[in-house]
Amino acid sequence: MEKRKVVVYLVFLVAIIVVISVSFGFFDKITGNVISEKGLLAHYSFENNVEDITGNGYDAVDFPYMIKYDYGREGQALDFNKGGEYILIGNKEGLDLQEFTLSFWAKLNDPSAIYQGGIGKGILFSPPEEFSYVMEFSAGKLKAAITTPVNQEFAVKSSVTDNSWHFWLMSVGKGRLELYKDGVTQGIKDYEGKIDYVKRKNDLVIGTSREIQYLFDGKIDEFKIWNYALTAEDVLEEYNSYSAENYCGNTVCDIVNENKENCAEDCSCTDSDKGINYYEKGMCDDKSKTIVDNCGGGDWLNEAYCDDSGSEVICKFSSQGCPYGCSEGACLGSA
Ligand SMILES: [Ca+2]
Ligand SMILES: [Ca+2]
Ligand SMILES: [Ca+2]
Ligand SMILES: [Ca+2]
Repeated sequence: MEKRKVVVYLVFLVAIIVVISVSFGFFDKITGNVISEKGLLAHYSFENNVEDITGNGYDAVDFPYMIKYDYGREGQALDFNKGGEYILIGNKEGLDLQEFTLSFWAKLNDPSAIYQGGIGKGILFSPPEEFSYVMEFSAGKLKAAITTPVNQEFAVKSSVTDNSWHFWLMSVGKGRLELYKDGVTQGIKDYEGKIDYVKRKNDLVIGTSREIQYLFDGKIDEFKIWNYALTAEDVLEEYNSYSAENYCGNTVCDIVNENKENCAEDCSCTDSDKGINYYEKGMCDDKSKTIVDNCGGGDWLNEAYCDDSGSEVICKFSSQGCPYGCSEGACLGSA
């Protein structure tokens, strides 16, 4: 066979493989876009703004113009500081869905506090005639609920007892409401009838309600709305699509982008002998490593301490000669 014919055959073969792969979603799988793209109506990543990054036009407004942004679960997040601040998405017809999924990351400073807030279409912590759906935090619980025109409420609750990041997801449709935490189901509630969107209040709001100020204290990140009920498999895939490391709140001072200013909780440093203390053996922990005072040979002591001269606080050694010798990681008090 001629060289040219071989090349033509090869090109043809590659073309067929590409067509087959695309039809079977092969590239979707390797790029991880299967779940995140399909039926995604709105996505707020809160990278210092409240825009809907899908381009579907569901941009929100920082209504009282007082929201802060801080280091989040993925990049930046909304940072609520008990000021009654909220984000207004509003009453948009395209969000009056009979089948949908809501998901977001939240990190509560004090999970046990009552009536904190969350996400709701209508008024949070209200009777069923005042909201269509909510995901709201109070007293160590998250409640996910919907209401029907006869003002009946259907809800599933889950507990939250720590101040770590958790991934919350509510899927609703075809008479079934399911709540997930970190990809794991927390309960299912069957319901009858349609979800009612003709309530006294229909604004979709993040943080607190528009009329009543609740004091949400913590962060919310990566809020998404889909127009269908994700399956348990979809939910796990979505949860796993978020990076497993390098975020503020994983208790490790991640080298990239984290420092004592934007992530003090991960990057603060402790020293058991409270700094430079030659006569006590101490241990320094800067969340990425721990080092212990030790004798370096002869009369020399390697003294561990928290050094804040750089952009992050890290444990370092300072060497010091001991006048009466070094023993067991500390200078001897006398000869
Ligand atoms: Ca974000
Ligand atoms: Ca971290
Ligand atoms: Ca020390
Ligand atoms: Ca010491």
